[in-house]
Amino acid sequence: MMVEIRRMGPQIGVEVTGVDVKTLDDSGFAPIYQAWLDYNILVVRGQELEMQDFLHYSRRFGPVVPHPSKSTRHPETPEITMLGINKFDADGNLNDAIYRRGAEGWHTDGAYNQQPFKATQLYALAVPSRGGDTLFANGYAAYDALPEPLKRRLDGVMGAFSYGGRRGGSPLLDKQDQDWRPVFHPIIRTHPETGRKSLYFDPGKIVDIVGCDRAESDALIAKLKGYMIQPDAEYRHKWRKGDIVIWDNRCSYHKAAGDYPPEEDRIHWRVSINDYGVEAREAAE
Ligand SMILES: O=C(O)CCC(=O)C(=O)O
Ligand SMILES: [Fe+2]
Repeated sequence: MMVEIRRMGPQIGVEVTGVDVKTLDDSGFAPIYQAWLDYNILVVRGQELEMQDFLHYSRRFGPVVPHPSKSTRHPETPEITMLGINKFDADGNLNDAIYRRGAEGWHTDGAYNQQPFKATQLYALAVPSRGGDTLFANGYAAYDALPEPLKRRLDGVMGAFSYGGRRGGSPLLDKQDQDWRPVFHPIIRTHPETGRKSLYFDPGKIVDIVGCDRAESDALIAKLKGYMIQPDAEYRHKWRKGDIVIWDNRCSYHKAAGDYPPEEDRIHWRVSINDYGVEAREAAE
């Protein structure tokens, strides 16, 4: 098999073919990881994986942690979130929180955590006949597009983020988990591995911008929303069964199209991947 790494969209998205992630060694993984850092979204086609294979491969990117939405975790393997499972309730009604998960708007995963997810990775088990794409956009390009005065205004400014954002709670959280305390992150974030600056922003999870009154914070949030998606920095993923897609939450946004025929299956395994923090590195030594 010939390994091929191919660019997908302008400034974002790269596709790898000709690999089996189950047998990839460190020297085979290194250029794939670098391509992911360079283009934010990495697609690996044509994989046949058991759950443990997917977890094993995912851990090459960092520690895999259970997602706070307990009801959608796999019952035996909590690190795996099931997307598209239990879409219909006992009365046959479509559960929108599951069907449209990730489709309510452009976002980054885990901004509500003290240590936001470094990456999210999905493995496609079932793909509908039409629709159900995932859309991606580059956060470096969003930062680059900000006018200089706004860049200066935001320098060192923190945002407060929570799971439910300004709406309050989320239908995917258990009752006892709804009371989510906001955490704080710089809005202009320097990527720890590439050193590049990106606009770290999520309109659905930001509560407010620290140091502003409500009106100014709301106005800034509305303004930043307008810079997130740059037309020459987008990639739209059309899923095939067996695709693995990983995105870098530190420098990209995504959303599910949420438009496939609901009676069809669209099923993924999903993992949330953390950074190896100093503590994790020390514990491993
Ligand atoms: O299902 C998708 O296309 C993406 C959903 C999403 O936002 C996520 O898994 O974080
Ligand atoms: Fe997401």
